[in-house]
Amino acid sequence: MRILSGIQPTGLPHLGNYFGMMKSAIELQETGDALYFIADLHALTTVRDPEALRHNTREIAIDFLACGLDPVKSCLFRQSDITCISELSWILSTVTPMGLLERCHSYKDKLAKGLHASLGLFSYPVLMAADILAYDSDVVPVGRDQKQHLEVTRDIAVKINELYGEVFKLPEPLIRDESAAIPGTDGAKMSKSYGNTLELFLEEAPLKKKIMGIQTDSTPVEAPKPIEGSAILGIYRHVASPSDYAEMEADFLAGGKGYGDFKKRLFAAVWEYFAPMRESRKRFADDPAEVDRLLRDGAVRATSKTLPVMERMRRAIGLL
Ligand code: AQP
Repeated sequence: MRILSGIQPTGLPHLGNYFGMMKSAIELQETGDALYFIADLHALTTVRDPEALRHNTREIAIDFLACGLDPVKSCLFRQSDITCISELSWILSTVTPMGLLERCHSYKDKLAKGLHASLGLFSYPVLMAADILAYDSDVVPVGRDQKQHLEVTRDIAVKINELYGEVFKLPEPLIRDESAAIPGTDGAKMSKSYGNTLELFLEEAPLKKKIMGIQTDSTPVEAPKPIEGSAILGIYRHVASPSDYAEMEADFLAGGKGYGDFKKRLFAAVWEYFAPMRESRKRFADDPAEVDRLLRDGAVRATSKTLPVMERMRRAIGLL
């Protein structure tokens, strides 16, 4: 089984990225041929600062390794090092109906958030399809927010297969938590570009400040608190044990405790959850040259997996 997933270096990895994708990706490296890339070409749609792009790319690699990605079992690499991806993206775009992309809610959400509309932002799902199809991927661990993009990938693959014969394998999404995207500090989807993130390895004081700043309603301390749509509970459920979670939910419903108390419990749970990874992060952060070497090595191994797929595709469409 071949597993593929990616993360954009548009900022530093946050709890949404970890529980939506990185955790499953790390677990899956034990079960198959795992390929994980840092999507720097995708990030170009929003990041205009070259230093930030370079910095975030390396930091994501360090965070992924700290969280348990094994660079021998998995290939960890930069998207831009796999040069055939841009070629494949163009070829896929030639069969992609405009209407398919116009229906993508992530594009509409980004415009609604004030992001500048560009062709790259609009055609992002086509580049993502190239990322997935180039490796004959079987399984793609993603957060629920990416489900629609996986459907687009499958639609494009079906279109090529109908036109040219069996060229591409149809990948399956693997969505750990179907219920909802992990909320950010403002209650909306936690997202690097929305400024509502809890980064995985923030220092203690800034992390506490962000958690204490989570937006809540004005329910008085003594009154029961709504559990539906609570960002505190939405995050806590991932970092707490089931019994601690049940206790906090019961405390919400009972009333008598303020949001400040719940936020302190959330901070303690997040801090403790990532403590062992924080320790192992130091080792990789102290040796950036080794991290760069691992990325280059990952790219060489990942490229070799694209060769048969690209040859099959070029032959099928008449480029060979
Ligand atoms: N809030 C989230 N809940 C669950 N999963 C999430 N993911 C991201 N945010 C959440 C999952 O993380 C993986 C990597 O995401 P990405 O960086 O490639 O793109 P994204 O989904 O667009 O993440 P961001 O943080 O929202 O980035 P920006 O702001 O740059 O667009 C994906 O599998 C995603 O599902």
